[in-house]
Amino acid sequence: DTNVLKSKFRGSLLGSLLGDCLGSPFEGEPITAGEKIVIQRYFDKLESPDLKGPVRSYTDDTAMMKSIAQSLIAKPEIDYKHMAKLFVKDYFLEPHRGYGPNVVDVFSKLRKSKFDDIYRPAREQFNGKGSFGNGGAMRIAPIALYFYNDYNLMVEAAKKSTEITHTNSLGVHGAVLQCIAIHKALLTDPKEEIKFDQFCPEITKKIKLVEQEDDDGLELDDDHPYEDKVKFVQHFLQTNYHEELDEEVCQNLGTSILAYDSVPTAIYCFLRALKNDIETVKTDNIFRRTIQYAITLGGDTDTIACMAGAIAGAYLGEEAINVNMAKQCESYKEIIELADQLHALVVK
Ligand code: 8NA
Ligand code: MG
Ligand code: MG
Ligand code: MG
Repeated sequence: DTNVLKSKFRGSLLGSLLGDCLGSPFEGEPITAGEKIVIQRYFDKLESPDLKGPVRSYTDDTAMMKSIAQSLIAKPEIDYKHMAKLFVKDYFLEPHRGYGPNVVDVFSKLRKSKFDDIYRPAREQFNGKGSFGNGGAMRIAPIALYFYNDYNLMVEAAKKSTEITHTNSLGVHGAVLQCIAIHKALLTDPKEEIKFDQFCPEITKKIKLVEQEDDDGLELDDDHPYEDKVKFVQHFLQTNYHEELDEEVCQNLGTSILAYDSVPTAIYCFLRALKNDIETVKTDNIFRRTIQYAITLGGDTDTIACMAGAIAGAYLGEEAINVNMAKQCESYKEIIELADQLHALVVK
């Protein structure tokens, strides 16, 4: 049904935007029990129709997500040089959006080299190891939507769009895992229940293939870190919620700006929110529960909430997202427009 799909496209991009805008004020903080109550009140207020908007700014996560969407719309055959140019243009127009500490070197080098080899600057990062920050994963939603009909093309586009800034296999595979999770959510009927003990094994199988295929020659101790991480996600979901569990989740899944310390965590937040047993997050709305819960875990709150929100929105569709909350986020109308343009291209 094309209307359901259209709503899911909007839901995923809005989910990404809301997670970023609403999560960024809490970035970097370890969250105490008291602060979880503050976050509960903050979200209660966000649902109020009296608040004016848009007042909550987006950060690098959304800036780069918009660039990917805009590039796909301008170049339907996909043009990675065009995409790289948009990343760089947006960065130099608005450099204070909270970009990762090192990715900005890539933007400078790309500009200086006049984009002659768009992958070289990223390859040179970290003494040739490339970045494994979560910057590839945080912006991937438009790729999952645009290529939803062709899984192999989607995985390839997830890799190539990420490698413009992140070439370390941990950075690339993190983006692929996030893309796979959004894709799976997108293809699931919102009336159909998602069960974590099916969802996890399915995405495990898929990321396992990706990790096996790309032998990067890095000789990492662990050859399939994401496969292992998703197994951890499933393990935590098998345990009933109690507040101390959050600490274990933070220790084991992570909440940092590294891809392997945040992508599996975002997937966990979505699946935990579906279980509806989180005592520290009081709401009947699954979408809100997903991003609010992600924020209560602390650390890289904007990006983890952004990634979790993109998955939740792809599953539930736009209707699940509180309008008052959305209206407070910078560019929310533009994000809906981008989702609609992507949708128009794929149903054409
Ligand atoms: P990135 O490529 O600069 O990576 C982020 C960080 O990860 C790097 O600065 C390093 O500290 C570390 N890192 C990555 N690869 C390696 C490696 N091979 N060896 C050692 N350390 C490594 O930028 P990005 O685009 O991946 O970053 C995305 C994150 O940055 C998002 O969370 C986004 O919201 C933003 N962010 C920025 C800040 C800030 O302090 N400005 C804080 C939180 C998040
Ligand atoms: Mg950010
Ligand atoms: Mg390997
Ligand atoms: Mg962040």
